[in-house]
Amino acid sequence: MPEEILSAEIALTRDGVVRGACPHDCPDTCAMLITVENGRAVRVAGDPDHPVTNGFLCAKVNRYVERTYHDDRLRTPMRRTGPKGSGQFEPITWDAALDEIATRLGEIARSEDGPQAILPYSYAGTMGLVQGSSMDHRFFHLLGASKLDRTICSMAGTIGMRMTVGANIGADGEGVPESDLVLLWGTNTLTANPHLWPFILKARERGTPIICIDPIQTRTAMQCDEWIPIRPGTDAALALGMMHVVFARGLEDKDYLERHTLGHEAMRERAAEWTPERTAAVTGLPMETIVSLGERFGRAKAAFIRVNYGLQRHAGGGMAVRTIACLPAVAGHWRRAGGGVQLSTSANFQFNRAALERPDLGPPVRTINMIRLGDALTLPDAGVGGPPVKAMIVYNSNPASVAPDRNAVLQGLAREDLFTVVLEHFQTDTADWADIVLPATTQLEHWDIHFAYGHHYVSLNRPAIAPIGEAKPNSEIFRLLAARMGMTNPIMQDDDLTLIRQALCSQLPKIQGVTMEGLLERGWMRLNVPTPYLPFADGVFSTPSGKCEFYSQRMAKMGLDPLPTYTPPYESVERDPELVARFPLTLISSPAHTFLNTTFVNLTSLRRQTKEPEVLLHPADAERRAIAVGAMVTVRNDRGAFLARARVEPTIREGVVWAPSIWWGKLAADGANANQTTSQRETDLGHGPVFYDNQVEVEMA
Ligand SMILES: Nc1nc2c(c(=O)[nH]1)N[C@H]1C(S)=C(S)[C@@H](COP(=O)(O)OP(=O)(O)OC[C@H]3O[C@@H](n4cnc5c(=O)[nH]c(N)nc54)[C@H](O)[C@@H]3O)O[C@H]1N2
Ligand SMILES: Nc1nc2c(c(=O)[nH]1)N[C@H]1C(S)=C(S)[C@@H](COP(=O)(O)OP(=O)(O)OC[C@H]3O[C@@H](n4cnc5c(=O)[nH]c(N)nc54)[C@H](O)[C@@H]3O)O[C@H]1N2
Ligand SMILES: [Mo]
Repeated sequence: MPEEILSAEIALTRDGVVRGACPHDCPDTCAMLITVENGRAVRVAGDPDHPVTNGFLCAKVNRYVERTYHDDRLRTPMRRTGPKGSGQFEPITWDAALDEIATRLGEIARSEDGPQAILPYSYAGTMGLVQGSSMDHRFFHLLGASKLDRTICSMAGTIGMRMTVGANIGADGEGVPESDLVLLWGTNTLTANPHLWPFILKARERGTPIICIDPIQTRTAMQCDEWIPIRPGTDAALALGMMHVVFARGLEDKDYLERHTLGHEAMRERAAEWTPERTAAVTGLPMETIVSLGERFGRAKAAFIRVNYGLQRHAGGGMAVRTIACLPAVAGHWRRAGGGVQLSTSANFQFNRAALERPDLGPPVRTINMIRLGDALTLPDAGVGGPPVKAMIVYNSNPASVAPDRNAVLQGLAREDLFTVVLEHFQTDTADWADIVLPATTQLEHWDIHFAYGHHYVSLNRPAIAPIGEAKPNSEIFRLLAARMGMTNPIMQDDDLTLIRQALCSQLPKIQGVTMEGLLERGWMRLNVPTPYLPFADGVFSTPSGKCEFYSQRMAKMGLDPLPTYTPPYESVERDPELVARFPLTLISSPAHTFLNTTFVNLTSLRRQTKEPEVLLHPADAERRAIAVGAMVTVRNDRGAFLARARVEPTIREGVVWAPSIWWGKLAADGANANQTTSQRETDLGHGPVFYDNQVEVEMA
């Protein structure tokens, strides 16, 4: 495309419709149309032509204009004036802010502690590659800062999928209308993945049963034909019990097993151990439920299993996902459209991430697990060896609210000798602890390119409006900081459009045909895969053996059971009966419908619906504790406590309580949230968090 056309293409329109992409951490990654009048965004809408966005946005992102022009948007850089955590700041110029950051980071890097005392902390506030994994990564690599292991959401399941099928890819949601059985397994689809729902409704029109496996009767479970209220953390046992039934009835696909799987005899023997009796005892489900589910699964030709990240937030989360991922190979469902498992589609997006992030730059350094931030900030060797953390640069994340073991995190953030910089849209809980706060642009104000983890379309985000106040894109902030710190490597001055082109410059097959020109013209493009995409129809897997690995040598090398198995939660009768006696309730703190992690919690319109922290209890559990509907209760364990309003309904399994999350501590009456009670323990695979492997007691406040 000639340069002058390109520059005309990229100029901001004062009036018209601009194509963008929803930046949020959600499988749907919607194509957005932003209406601009007089240089101001007035409306966002879902692109009606996008096969997955389907013309609608969710309850939250429909409010994106309100969020963008919110009175509380940070408009200038600020320096702390009060004590740490007080939230008292004064506006300063960009020059003063950048000078101070460059000076402090330079001092730390040259000190005895060295550059590894500097820690970047970021996650998926935006999923965009430009604003989330390009200049920032280059900057920290060149600086020699500690690396951050970004485990907080999906790593257990990601590794679980890799162990069984070789990569975190799976069945295509666009095939769901052809499914003859849909299992929504540990996912609140209508809240967390709403654009899958229309495909599910199409399957239902043909009589396909929709079944939800979840300890909570979520709004999704209420819309399903059946709700299976499993005991938290026992999904691997249920999957093994289902396999038992499939094999016992001779419903397995023998041809697929022989040709495309590794260890099917051992798998059959393992499944034989999981009788309906044993499975019922572990999962807390009636035997008939297990037998009926196994039979229906075995008789189906193309069952679609939507596992999502909820069920892997337990000690055995990786193994649970790996075990469920074995099911479609047992029954041969990968062969047909609509059959198979989907945890994610992300590994299909074969962008040139190395070119964007340049991990080759800089010295080898230590890695800090983001879910152990409490330890990293409070232990002298950051909990991993090496210097203490002396500076933390936070962007695209709100760790003071989202990281587990919140009391430990806040204790760390309160350290007088810790220099904290936060790049943000709003004065979040985390920003309150900063020394310097920098105003960042929103998705309406910057360029980006996006993958998705629930479908197969790449999308481009164009800026629709000029930055609000003095806000700058993350990419620009790291360019400016690099220049201030004397980094002369020219890659630190690549502009955002150059970065997007670098991401697309890949030899790998699934990205071929996705071009800058196409994206500028249409806003989004399908990966180079068929519709629907059947990744394992031909039985070729990307595991070491090239087969679906029931038996995994890699798991054995990690000291884990090479075969699918059930791993009890840390905080369970099996592993810690004494703890469970003291804290008999399992707390699940999964997303509130109107929040996106902690994003959108500060929007008045959405807080009309989610007014205050709540906790849902089963009537039997409430009665035992003399808790009345609407009472203020304390949810607590040895790690901490938070206040919530009691909701009492039989829409949850007995013994489980639900605190819709993630609240900003400072917007709650007691300044606390559910992460006061969660632990820094890690899952079996991927070093992920165990947010829902969390025993508590609830009592009248
Ligand atoms: N509205 C909204 N949408 C979101 C988000 C949000 O905050 N708000 N967050 C986004 C992000 S970052 C993510 S990772 C996803 C999260 O969305 P999902 O991947 O769907 O995961 P969760 O919402 O954490 O949990 C889903 C369900 O799993 C259930 N669950 C918990 N433990 C178990 C278990 O052991 N077994 C079974 N079978 N079920 C269990 C919970 O009760 C919950 O209803 O959603 C994304 N979409
Ligand atoms: N108890 C409990 N805790 C949980 C979970 C749970 O279910 N229960 N879920 C976990 C999961 S799955 C996840 S993914 C994490 C999510 O944790 P985070 O990734 O920290 O997500 P958010 O809380 O939404 O915070 C993102 C922040 O990034 C900011 N942001 C957005 N775009 C930009 C940008 O372009 N530039 C800059 N500088 N900032 C930007 C937003 O304003 C917001 O404050 O939380 C985890 N924590
Ligand atoms: Mo997440």
